[in-house]
Amino acid sequence: MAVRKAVAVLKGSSPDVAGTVVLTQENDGLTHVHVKISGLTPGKHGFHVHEFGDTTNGCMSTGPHFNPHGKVHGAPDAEVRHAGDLGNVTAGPDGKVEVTITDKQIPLSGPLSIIGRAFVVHEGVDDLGKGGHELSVTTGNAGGRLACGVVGLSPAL
Ligand SMILES: [Cu+2]
Ligand SMILES: [Zn+2]
Repeated sequence: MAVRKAVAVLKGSSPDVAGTVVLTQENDGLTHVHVKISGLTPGKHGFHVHEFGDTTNGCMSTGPHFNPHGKVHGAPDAEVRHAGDLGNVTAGPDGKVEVTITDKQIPLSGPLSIIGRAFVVHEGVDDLGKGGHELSVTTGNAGGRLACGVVGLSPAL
């Protein structure tokens, strides 16, 4: 049994928003994504894997949503979505998120691996492609990038 583990440390342009994303995957199973973020405004925030693990220009240089299959933006449970589309995370009244997401399109090994790519949490709500805005089909119109972090391998469990 092979278990892979990875981590991303989320940091923003302002020090307010910060967090960690801890990922585990057993063999070719679902990837478990344990998300902890603080400093958000209460409510929903778009949360995605973006294509590049490049933060030289802050979260902007992480590029678009990770999209190895050339699809349009969608909900995590939709048939048509970017691989990186994880929908929204919801902050409580204290501005904190702690949630575990499971997903089948973000493996930690192989040609579609997200190691070396980046997680981004957004200012606004991801409309899951259904908002009717011109940006709905590319970004879910989720607004600015509050914080991001590059996914790196951790020691296995
Ligand atoms: Cu995003
Ligand atoms: Zn997307």
